[in-house]
Amino acid sequence: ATANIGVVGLAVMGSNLARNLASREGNTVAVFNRSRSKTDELIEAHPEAEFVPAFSYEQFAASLTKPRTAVIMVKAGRPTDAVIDSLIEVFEPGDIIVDGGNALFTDTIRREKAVRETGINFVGAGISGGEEGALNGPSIMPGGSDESWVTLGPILRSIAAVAEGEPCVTHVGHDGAGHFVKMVHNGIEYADMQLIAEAYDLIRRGTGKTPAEIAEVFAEWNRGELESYLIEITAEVLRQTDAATGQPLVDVILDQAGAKGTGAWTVQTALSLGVPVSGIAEATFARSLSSHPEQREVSTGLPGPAEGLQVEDPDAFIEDVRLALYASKIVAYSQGFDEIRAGAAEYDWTIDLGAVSKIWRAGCIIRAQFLNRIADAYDAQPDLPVLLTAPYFVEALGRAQAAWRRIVSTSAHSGIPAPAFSSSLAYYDGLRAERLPAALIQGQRDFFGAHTYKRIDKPGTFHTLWSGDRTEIEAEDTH
Ligand code: NBP
Repeated sequence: ATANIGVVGLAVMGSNLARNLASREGNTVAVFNRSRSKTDELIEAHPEAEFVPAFSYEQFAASLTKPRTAVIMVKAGRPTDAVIDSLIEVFEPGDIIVDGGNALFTDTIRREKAVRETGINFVGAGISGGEEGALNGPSIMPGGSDESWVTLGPILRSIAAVAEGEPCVTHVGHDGAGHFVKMVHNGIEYADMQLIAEAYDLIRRGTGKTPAEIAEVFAEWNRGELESYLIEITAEVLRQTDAATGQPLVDVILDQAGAKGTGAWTVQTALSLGVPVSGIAEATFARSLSSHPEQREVSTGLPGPAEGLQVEDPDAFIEDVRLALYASKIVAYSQGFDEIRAGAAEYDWTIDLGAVSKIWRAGCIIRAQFLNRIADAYDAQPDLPVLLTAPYFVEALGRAQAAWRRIVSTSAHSGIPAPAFSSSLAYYDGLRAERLPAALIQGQRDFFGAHTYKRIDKPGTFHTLWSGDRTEIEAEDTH
């Protein structure tokens, strides 16, 4: 046995990760794929890499030094279970199986529990950054046991992206914690992308600028507080001209957004945890709305406002959009971190939120300078209940809120959908409110279902005899 690490699954992600591993000093990488052709292709294309090809699970296990460590990079779901079952057959107690695919965190919790019974360690690790990240340095979010982290930590640190001298990997928490955090990362990514799309749409409709001109606006924004990978690539996409038609590429792309499901997982999980991730939810729903041409076709004739968007001062309007984008982005991240906090409490994980924000600074899709401010906020107050109440964000929101309100009212007034901008603002105002109409909802619930309510002026649980003489009685707490 000569290999200190192995990769199972050599499609684009797995082969790039294997190459990344092989390029690091001291690593010899065992590689295995269900169908032989992918293994042969990888070995042939990269004679420079120290690969040890295996053509069966037995051979793969035999080529690994102990404790054996293998990363699975296959399709999430049943293929992952199939590979785990096969590895368990040939691995021994103390060995480590890492699932680097996009698994649902509850699957990871289930798998970790089952694999642990064999004495083998199972680590679900979220890996972000797509093909490019896998090859040159991804952001890695591993869960699993402390014991496996001792072996795995140095290997993952050696291949992760680096931000300001620090590798973008941390032991997030036990069992499914890594995949949970990766899931929320993707949810935040959905919100960020939707917010950028709304900003582009408003600028285009409000100023009549061409996509290439708007690309310059985004390039400019990328030099300020919005600096991020997503803003940078937005400028690239808007600049692109379609070779076939000579039109801006963005104008010939069908306006129906796809999704692979991680945004929906983030929202479904948030609903179960009772965490309001409204920005992520609106972003996910906006993709769904876009992808129903049959509904959109019959709806284009619905009445709209008499007046379209009229902008008097384009530069001032663009600055308003920038501030609305920044404020809504703060809300989206705050909601995402809220979900991680709630997930940690529910599943008994100890998650360092500041460390999570730091490992997203490079290698992943939401990488941005901005994440340093989140790390600062949690450094100053690790148990911060709402991220956006940290001083830095309060200042930013204070600076942005007037513009944010103008943009949301302008978009509503002129009939331009800005679901993520407006729901973020509603969330912000909901949080700010000293009293919410939730009191009325409690009254309604007590009326039709005797669900009881609490009072602001004394302890206890109460019920009004709505169908009787409408006096109030003290009730059993039914919650
Ligand atoms: P795919 O998700 O397309 O999976 C293809 C691989 O799965 C092939 O190696 C295939 O082997 C293997 N496989 C299947 Br399908 N069923 C199998 C089985 N029953 N037993 C053994 N192997 C099986 O590959 P990918 O796009 O490289 O992604 C890998 C993982 O990384 C996924 O979980 C994905 O969600 C995640 N991820 C992808 C990206 C991205 O940008 N693509 C980013 C982040 C994470 P075969 O060659 O024999 O068919």
